[in-house]
Amino acid sequence: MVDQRTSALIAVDMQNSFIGGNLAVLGSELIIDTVNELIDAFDNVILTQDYHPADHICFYQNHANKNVFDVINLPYGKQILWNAHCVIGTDDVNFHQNLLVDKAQLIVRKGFHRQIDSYSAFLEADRRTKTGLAGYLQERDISHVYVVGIATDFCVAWTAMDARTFGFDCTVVMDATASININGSLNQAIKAMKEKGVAFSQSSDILNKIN
Ligand code: VGL
Ligand code: ZN
Repeated sequence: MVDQRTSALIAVDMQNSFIGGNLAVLGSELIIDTVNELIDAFDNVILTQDYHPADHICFYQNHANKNVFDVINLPYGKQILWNAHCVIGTDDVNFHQNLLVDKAQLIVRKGFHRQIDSYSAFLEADRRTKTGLAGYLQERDISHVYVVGIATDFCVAWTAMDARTFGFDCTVVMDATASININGSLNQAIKAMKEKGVAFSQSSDILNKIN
């Protein structure tokens, strides 16, 4: 059973950018209905929003002689360079128009520090700077998070693994996620999530356990 009082759904980065926009993720439009069914079913709903200034360090356009998907070394470690995406003030950063955003109790914005990327909704890429999400969940006595959204192998995976790091039970609802899958990143992410004790489920199973 899903205990509604102590559970929250975290829908990661269901934004125009990833759904046909500047960092379009294949098949991501196909998960919107499933994510909405889950948003509808859960009492506690949190959205995350990738939220970058135009001069952000993770954009290849902000580095000389670099291409999309190149990897650079930053003080906090390796950083993949992405096409400019989710730029604050553009339509690319907005949630997809069909997403049930009104149900959200909290929207966690991440990636707004120019020098630090943040795939995770808990902890930025320097692995020090906290977003405040763990404290929020703890204050609300939420102990189990169900993670869906985009991308399975980046922001979903990092959010799910950090949920475990901060002591939460965590289930990724796989058919409500869409992946980028570059250079084996999906298999790698699934392996890493398993090692962290993340559980995997399907939306039909979760919806049955709620209703
Ligand atoms: C994401 C790459 C860059 C994601 C965000 O939402 O998975 N991926 N920024
Ligand atoms: Zn980003």
